[in-house]
Amino acid sequence: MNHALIVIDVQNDFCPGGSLAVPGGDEVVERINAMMGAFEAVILTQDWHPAGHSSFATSHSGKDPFETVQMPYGQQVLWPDHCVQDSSGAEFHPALRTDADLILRKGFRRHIDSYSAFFENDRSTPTGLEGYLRTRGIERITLAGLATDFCVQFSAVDGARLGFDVDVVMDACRAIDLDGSLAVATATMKDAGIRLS
Ligand code: VGL
Ligand code: ZN
Repeated sequence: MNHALIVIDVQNDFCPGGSLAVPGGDEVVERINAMMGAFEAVILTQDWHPAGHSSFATSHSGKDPFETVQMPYGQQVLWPDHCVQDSSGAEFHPALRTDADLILRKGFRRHIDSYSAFFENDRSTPTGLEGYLRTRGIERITLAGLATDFCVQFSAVDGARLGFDVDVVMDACRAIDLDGSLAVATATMKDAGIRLS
């Protein structure tokens, strides 16, 4: 049974100085680099939005970042512009090892956000990652990266729902923690049978 490390969104915009900086976001880099050698596969995800993406507050007149709106697929938090395709903010943190097997981009459709590495935010449009893992004989996945309470959580819960054995290395993750979202994410992941270490 193969075991993959999935590194979520360790990109400049989610690190200090970035447009959607996660407190301590850069602190995960060395920890993640050191973990990489222990897995049969390493996958990096990259949040990769077109300019004017519908998850950006600037695309909604009268709305500020961190407010929510109703989208056809459900509630959506509005974010500062971040991880715009080909911008320096969308690049991986410069110290992150990028000698990975696969780099999976997500969030590239203008009208739908994609927190999870497996599905867009309608929770049903696949990214293709499930097929990649299955055809490589990977049944077990370990997650780390940014942000614990958004993209890490959504990826972990979807992975568990698809039947993968999932664990999250919490000290190799950092959270945005919007209105208690870290506590909710932690409880949700535990309820889904995900091991947190
Ligand atoms: C993320 C908000 C918007 C994340 C991505 O990587 O957790 N959060 N886009
Ligand atoms: Zn995003």
